[in-house]
Amino acid sequence: MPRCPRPINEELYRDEWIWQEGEYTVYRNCQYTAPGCHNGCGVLHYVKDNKLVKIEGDPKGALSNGRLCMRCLAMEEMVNHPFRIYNPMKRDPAKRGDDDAWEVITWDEAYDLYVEKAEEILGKYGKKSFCILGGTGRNTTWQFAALATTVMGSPNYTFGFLSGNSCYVPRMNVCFWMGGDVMVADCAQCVEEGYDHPDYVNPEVCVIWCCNPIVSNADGFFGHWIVDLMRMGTKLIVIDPRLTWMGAQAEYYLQIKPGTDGALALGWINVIIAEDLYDHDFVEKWTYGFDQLAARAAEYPPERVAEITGIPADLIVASARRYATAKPASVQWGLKFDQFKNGFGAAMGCAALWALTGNIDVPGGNIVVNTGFISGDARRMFSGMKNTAGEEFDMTERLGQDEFVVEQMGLEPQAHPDSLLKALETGEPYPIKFLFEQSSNFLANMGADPQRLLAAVRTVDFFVVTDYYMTPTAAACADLFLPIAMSIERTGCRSMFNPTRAISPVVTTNAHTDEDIVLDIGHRLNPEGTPWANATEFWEDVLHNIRDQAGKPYYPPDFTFDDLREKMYIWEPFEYRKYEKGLLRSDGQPGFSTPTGRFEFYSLTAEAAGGDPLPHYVPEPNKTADPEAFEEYPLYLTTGRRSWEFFHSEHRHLKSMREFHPWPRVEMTQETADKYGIQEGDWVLIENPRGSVREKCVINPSMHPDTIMAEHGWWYPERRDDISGDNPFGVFDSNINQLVPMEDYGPLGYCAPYDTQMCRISKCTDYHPTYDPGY
Ligand SMILES: Nc1nc2c(c(=O)[nH]1)N[C@H]1C(S)=C(S)[C@@H](COP(=O)(O)OP(=O)(O)OC[C@H]3O[C@@H](n4cnc5c(=O)[nH]c(N)nc54)[C@H](O)[C@@H]3O)O[C@H]1N2
Ligand SMILES: Nc1nc2c(c(=O)[nH]1)N[C@H]1C(S)=C(S)[C@@H](COP(=O)(O)OP(=O)(O)OC[C@H]3O[C@@H](n4cnc5c(=O)[nH]c(N)nc54)[C@H](O)[C@@H]3O)O[C@H]1N2
Ligand SMILES: [Mo]
Repeated sequence: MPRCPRPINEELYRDEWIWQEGEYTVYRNCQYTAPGCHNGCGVLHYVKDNKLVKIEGDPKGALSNGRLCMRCLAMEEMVNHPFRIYNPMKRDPAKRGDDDAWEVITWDEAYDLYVEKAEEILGKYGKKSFCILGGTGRNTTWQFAALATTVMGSPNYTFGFLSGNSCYVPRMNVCFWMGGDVMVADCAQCVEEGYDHPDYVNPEVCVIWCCNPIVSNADGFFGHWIVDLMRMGTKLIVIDPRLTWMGAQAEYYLQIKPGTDGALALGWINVIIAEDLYDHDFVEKWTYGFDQLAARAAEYPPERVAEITGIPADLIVASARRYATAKPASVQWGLKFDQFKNGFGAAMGCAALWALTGNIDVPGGNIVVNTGFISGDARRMFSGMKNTAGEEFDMTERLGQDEFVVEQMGLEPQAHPDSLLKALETGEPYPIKFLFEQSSNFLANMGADPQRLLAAVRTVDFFVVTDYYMTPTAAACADLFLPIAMSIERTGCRSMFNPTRAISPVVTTNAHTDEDIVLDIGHRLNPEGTPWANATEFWEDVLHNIRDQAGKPYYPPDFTFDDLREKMYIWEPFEYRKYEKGLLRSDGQPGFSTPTGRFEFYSLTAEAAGGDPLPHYVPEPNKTADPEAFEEYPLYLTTGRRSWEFFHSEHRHLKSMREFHPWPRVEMTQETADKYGIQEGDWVLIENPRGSVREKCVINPSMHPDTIMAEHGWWYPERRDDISGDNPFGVFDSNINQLVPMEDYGPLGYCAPYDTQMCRISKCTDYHPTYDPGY
């Protein structure tokens, strides 16, 4: 099936990247961040008088083929919004939290101030007292690495307080440790012919596990590809505590208790081995540690797994058989593997299943994607212990290095978020005095225990925020605010396990791009470490640095950014069954890029790091583990499943999105609501020993009565009169992360319990906010 089955009107949808249509200039483009998302869909931008007037999906856009999410369709409202800030602003650090203390300044003044502060603070405390707080993969994946290392000379860039690095990093590491490379479900996204590629077959079964791809489109994976597969006949198995649209279409829907996925994975492995449904040939030739895996899995017979997970034993057995006997079969996994303390062991179990059934790097299985990851390559370029001037760069001094063996192994480029908090609070192992936030809003969303973070961050000497509007974090902590350009205002690039595509500016404003901010600072502070004149030169350098496993560059030295713009989509070379062809290892031998050269069910790297080398299950806090707490806080609380309208803490200021989704939602069954005297639409007080927040009750009959599900990322941009003080924009009214701790990560420092808290609920009678966006 072609990706876009409808005929395309060639008059309206052209191949050029720019043309005129009446009074509109039309740009065939890639829409990425800002505002945030992970994808970078193909769009047409209609522009008149330096203003975006309309956006449309591009049916020729190879990634999404004309399909767009509702946030993208609201792009015109987003980019032209009155809350956008276009001029830099500064504030006296003594007046943090005072909205009246901001002073508008020019870019030159902003950069002068930055340089003055950098020289003063870094001169006093050393370069490593500088740290960048980044967010999830937006337009800052290389920029924050470059700014920290080559420009500022500090090894410290990190997720802005995402405890336990608990997004994607754990799953990526599971892939690296067990299989040597990242793996992803194959939807023909890596080959130019798409589903028409001669080798491609759609999976007979696709397992959707800990994710909800049509809403999240996470990490370069376009969720509607699964819908394409379904139209071609693929059957689904969905593993989720809450019934999703995909769950409702599935052949097997397994309603699991949050945080018990490790037991289910071992239960499936047990059935598959006990019933001899595994791929003998693949296991014998290409894997390591099968006997130990079998012994571990034998501890998880279906009845025991049923008790742990809440899924009936016969369903566990039947679904395991279905996955193992389907040829090929894939698994698309998601965030929730990273969001309970022992998620690492569960993710190992999930990855082990791909190898056990011989579904690795085969068409329609879980493919190895060692290519095309611009952000990864760029980060390697900056954090590969060398700076751009070719000098050895000491990353071993980054925060977390002393504490976490994984950091010492050099697998993890970033500093550890919990170590950053510790450094801010104690000055150990050294003080952090200069923070730069690039695409995170930790007070509203990324960080756990935000009140604690607020106190810690206010201890620094200087705090810079780059964003396109005022956020709670900037309002409470920033001394310098640098307004960033949105996607339509910048030159950029996007690639992540799919074709590389160019982003072209279509309008100009006084906001600066993330790229330009890094380069402008670099040119002033460290010209030698900043050899690129502009973003285009930078991107060309990044592209030239992309190499295959053997170190061969993909893009010739004369390849220019305009070449990319002309082509719009470039597929880097991709082959199936690379492990057979010697394409995965730097020595050119067949096999995987692991210590044994095989896919390791028993991970020698995990063992060397002091972790459990096999897939494992360890109970999260529950009745047995903590009976006293359970008496007072009897409900399981899971947080943060994605909604169509918002990307994390963004989009709350859009009238169109709030019309669909005006308030934060906490979902529970009718039975649970009745038990606590709550009705649908009531504000609910959700509490645990760490804090309390308010969200509105939505009845969801598909959940377990023991579990409630609360949304994350909430603040109220409409409360513009309530910015000063310690609760800017009402950020602490509904931010669920006040119930989640920092420094409660899993073994090895990975994963954190955003998904597995305990709480109590009651009807909230003294909270009556109104939504009246008078803008
Ligand atoms: N619209 C939108 N899209 C986004 C984002 C956003 O904020 N908004 N955020 C982006 C980011 S950074 C990420 S990491 C991704 C995440 O996106 P996904 O990986 O898809 O993860 P979630 O949407 O958080 O959760 C997916 C499903 O997991 C279920 N779930 C909850 N707990 C458990 C559990 O313990 N076990 C199992 N098996 N399932 C569980 C939830 O009910 C939910 O349906 O989305 C990205 N895309
Ligand atoms: N309770 C709970 N908390 C969670 C989660 C959960 O599931 N439950 N999910 C967690 C996960 S997986 C993640 S990844 C984090 C995400 O957390 P973050 O990535 O920190 O997301 P935001 O809080 O929305 O902050 C991003 C900020 O960057 C700005 N921005 C957007 N695009 C750009 C850009 O291109 N450049 C710059 N400079 N700024 C930009 C936005 O306006 C916004 O203010 O949240 C985590 N928080
Ligand atoms: Mo994430």
